[in-house]
Formats: sequence, structure tokens, C-alpha cells
Amino acid sequence: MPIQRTKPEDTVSDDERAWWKESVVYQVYPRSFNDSDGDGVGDLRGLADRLDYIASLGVDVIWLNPVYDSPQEDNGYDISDYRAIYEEFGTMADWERLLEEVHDRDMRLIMDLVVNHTSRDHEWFVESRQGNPEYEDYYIWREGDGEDPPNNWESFFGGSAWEYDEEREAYYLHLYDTSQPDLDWANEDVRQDVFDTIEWWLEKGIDGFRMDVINLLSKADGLPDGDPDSEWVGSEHFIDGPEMTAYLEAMDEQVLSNYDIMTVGEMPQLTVDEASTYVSADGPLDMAFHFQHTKLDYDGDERWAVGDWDLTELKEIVGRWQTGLEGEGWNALYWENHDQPRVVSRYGDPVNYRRESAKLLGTFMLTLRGTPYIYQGQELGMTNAPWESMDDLRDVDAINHAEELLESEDHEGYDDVRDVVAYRSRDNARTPMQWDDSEHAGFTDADPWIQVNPNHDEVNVEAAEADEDSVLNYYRDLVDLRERKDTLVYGEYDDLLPDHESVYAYTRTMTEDGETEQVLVVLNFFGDRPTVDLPVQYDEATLLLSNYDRSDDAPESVTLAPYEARIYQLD
Ligand code: TEU
Repeated sequence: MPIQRTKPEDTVSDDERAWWKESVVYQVYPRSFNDSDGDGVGDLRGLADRLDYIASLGVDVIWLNPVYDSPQEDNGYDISDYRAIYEEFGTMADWERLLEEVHDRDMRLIMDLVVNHTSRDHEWFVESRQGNPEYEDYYIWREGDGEDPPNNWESFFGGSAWEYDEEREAYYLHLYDTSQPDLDWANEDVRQDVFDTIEWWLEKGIDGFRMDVINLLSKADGLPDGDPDSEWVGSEHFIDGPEMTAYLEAMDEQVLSNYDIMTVGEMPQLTVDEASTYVSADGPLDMAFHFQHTKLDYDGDERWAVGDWDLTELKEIVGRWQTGLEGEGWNALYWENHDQPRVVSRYGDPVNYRRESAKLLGTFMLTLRGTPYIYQGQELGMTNAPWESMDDLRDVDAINHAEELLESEDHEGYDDVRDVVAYRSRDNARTPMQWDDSEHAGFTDADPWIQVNPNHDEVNVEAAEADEDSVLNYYRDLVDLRERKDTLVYGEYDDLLPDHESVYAYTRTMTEDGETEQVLVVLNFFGDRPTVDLPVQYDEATLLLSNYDRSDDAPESVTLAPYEARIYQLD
């Protein structure tokens, strides 16, 4: 059968190609990766000791979560000095060595840029609260409204977004923890100081930034009250605010565009229409993390409640982003990061089909159009941990919300809220990397700062290395396939079964020098055995990869095993 030819103008031009589009990123949360000095906390030398492992995955870029000086109220997202390394993680010399060793292995390093807020301990804030004229307008200070805070905005971590400061006798805005005051980006000096900091790191030779909550910088004039019924009260006044594009364009023009780097913005509540303004070919950033697919298992809008999720909704979201970004906008693809529970525990089956579903979810992420981000441990199929008692929790977000749930509803104790907290806590992503089956999973010799997942006796790097069929080795195959097939990077995406409730099937198609290549991906997202007819045309179908032992049978009608994934080449 002849294949469906796409138009020759689908050819990817040299202008459209970029190293960061062809890269696979691996995210390291240094606090939980590897501890070299026996204090129970991961560190930079520990990470450097494991670079060969990361390189063995075939990935191209490492994204390092914040390692700057910080009181660690929000694990480093509360920065007290942008140009110093947090002592427990090591020294600037350790960091410089790390960068060199990453580059020696032909990988790149991107750093986390957290400039919506600083720590309360940052010198700028210390000066600002004392009313030093140079810094008094570095943060968003307001008088209260009588006994009440200046408006009804809420912190993402719960409660009011305003904190009264006795010293300055005014409220300051904090969209996250009280320890994380928001900078006032309307102040030109703030912008210049941040741009200088960005340049300082780029001059050190890094390869780009992941930008924390970067679409929150611009707050609406007058800071009006928000809709009290919305998911995050006030967000319509501080997400994608009026000056947002102008700030990022200035950052790009003054600093970013002078370097050959990659930038990815983390953007809560981002829609595909809004995204095009940030990440089109001439937008200020290269790509953005949106959150739409991470909310499928909320109960409606409610994050601290668990709902059933629907595959057709996932298809709708993914389809919108795969095809809807205008002006050559590029996607950032992820399931997990340090804020998300483990994906196998959400959209897979961690009990009956851990291995199969981990591979299925990996197949999906690595065969879409965009740059994939693998979070440490995802390549092992790590799962959520049990959070038996409130004392096990470490994350300010989980602790605050657990307390809020306990206060607001008719609950007697932690056991009543445990299911939802254990499911949703960001701590699930932060349990130590599982290197082996020893007491602390090979992460540390001391007591780790957070519990090790008890399943490390089975799920660990050492065991996975020894097992040809492991999730780890399958991820290596996926990365390798992606690196060899441009079609998986640049090819057009077409959903073949948008309405099917358990099977996801799509093609990726690319034409180059008059030749069309088509790759077919077939994914059974559940534990049953569906048979599907696929509208594909081809002369020959070659099975490139599957998480089951399969031969090259014809893909126009297939019966799939639980969580089965297949990738075919169609000629
Ligand atoms: O997160 C921003 C944020 O609001 C979300 O990532 C949130 O944690 C997610 O929606 C949960 O589903 C960033 C950092 O990634 C996070 O670790 C920080 O706590 C936060 O900013 C504040 O800096």
C-alpha cells in the first residue's frame, strides 16, 4: 500500500534546527541524588561521581535544581545569594569542576533561575525591610486594609499571599512561602540586577536556564482583588501579567540572545495561545513547561483531592500542544519533576504493571514533538512512597496543605487525610535516588534527610543494570532511537484514534530531500487487552521498539497486552 505522503514543504529547514530541539534533558535534584560526605544530604561532588551514569543514558543536557545559597525553606527556591553555592552542597570550586566534567562528557548544563522571588534572608530584602532608600522598592510592600491584608490574593502553598512585617510596618507580597517575598519587577533596578546575575552565570560557561514561575513576574496595576472562587485566588492578576512579554524581551535582548544557550520557562496556568507569545521562533524563550496534563487526576480544579482521569482528555491536551503552537513554537515534554508525584503512581499501575507501565509512559514522552525532560529515577520506574505519618513529610507545600485539610474538614487526624497527601505530596519526587538495595539505597551512609522509598530493595540502578529487560535499559533504547531518528524530533504529529478510551496511537511524519519517513506509535494505557484497527498505509512495517517481546506483525489491526507500547517504522 502506498504511504500517505505529506507535502514537501514539511522539510525542516536549517533555521528550524537547533541543538536544544534535538536534545534529551535529565533533571537532577541535587539534595536527593547522591551524598558524598555522609551528612544525609546530596551534594555536588556526589553528583559529579555519578556523571558516568547520567552519560550512559545517552542524554545531552543536565538541568540542575537550585544550588545557590539559601536557608532551604523551600529547598533552594528561596535564594539568599545568587552568586554563591549552598554550603551543604559544596563550594563554587566544586560547582566549577562539575561544569567542566559535564562538558568533558559532551553534555551541557542548565541552571535554575529563580527570580520571581528571593529568600527573606537575601541582602536586598534585609535592606528593603529596613527602608534603605536604595532597596526600599525592591519588593511589593503595601499598607493593609484596616486589619486585613492589602487584597485577597492567596499563596500557592496556602493562606494569604501577604505577610505583615513588624520592622517595616507594612505587608509584603509572597505568592509562595512567607519566606519567599516577590521582587518588584516594575522597578528598573531590580530588572537590571537580575539581568546582571544572569550574565554572570552565562559568563561562567553554562548552557542555559530553566526559569522558575517566570510568567508570574508582572502584577496588575493597583493589585486588585481576585475572583474568590478561582483555583488560585488573584492569579488572573499575576499570571501572564501586562508587562510579562516586555520583561522577557528585554532579558532576551540585553543578555540571553548574546549566548548559544537554551531557555525553558516554567509557566503555571499557561495556555497554548499564551505560550505562542513566549516561545515562537522570535519569542524571548525557547520553550515552556505548561501544567495541563498534570491536572488530569485532580478532582475538578481541586489539587488536594484525587479524581479519575480520562485518556481522551490527555489526547485532547497533548494534541492541542503538539499542533497548536504558532510560529514554530517548541514544546517541553515531561511527566515528572521535583514538584510532581511519580508518574507510574498516577497514570500507570505501580502494583501490577510497574515495569510495563513505566516503559509505556516513557515511550509516550520520548516519541512526541518537543524536547523531553527525564526526572531522576523516572528511568528506573520509581514510584510514590508511603507517607505513614505527618513527621515523614518534608515539603512546606504538603505540610501546609495537610494542616489546612485537617483544620477545614471534619477530620480527626492525619490518617483521615493521608491518602490524598501521600498521593499528591511533592515529597514523592524527592525521596533519594535508588542506587542499590543497601539500607539507604546507596544514596548516603548517614540518615537521609527524607525517607528512602522501601521498594529500593527491588527498584534500584544496580538491579536494573543487571537486567536486560529493565525500565532503565528500555529508557536507554528510547533515547538512542530518538537520537537516531529526526522524525521523532521534528516530524508532524497526527492522532489516529482521538476518541479511543484506552489506546493512544499516533504517527510522526517528516519529509526530507523528497523522502518521507513515518513512525507509528501505539500505546495501551490500561491493563486490559484491546484490539484496534489503525488507519495506516504502508508497504512494510518494521517494529523499532516494544516493551513486550514482539515480532514485526502487521500494525493495521493489533491486539495489545496490558500497558503495551510499540513503535513501528512504516515504509
Ligand atoms: O513551582 C511552581 C509551582 O507553583 C508548581 O510547580 C507547583 O509546585 C506545581 O504546580 C505542583 O503541581 C516552582 C518550583 O518548581 C517549586 O519547587 C517551588 O516551590 C516554586 O516554584 C516556588 O519557587
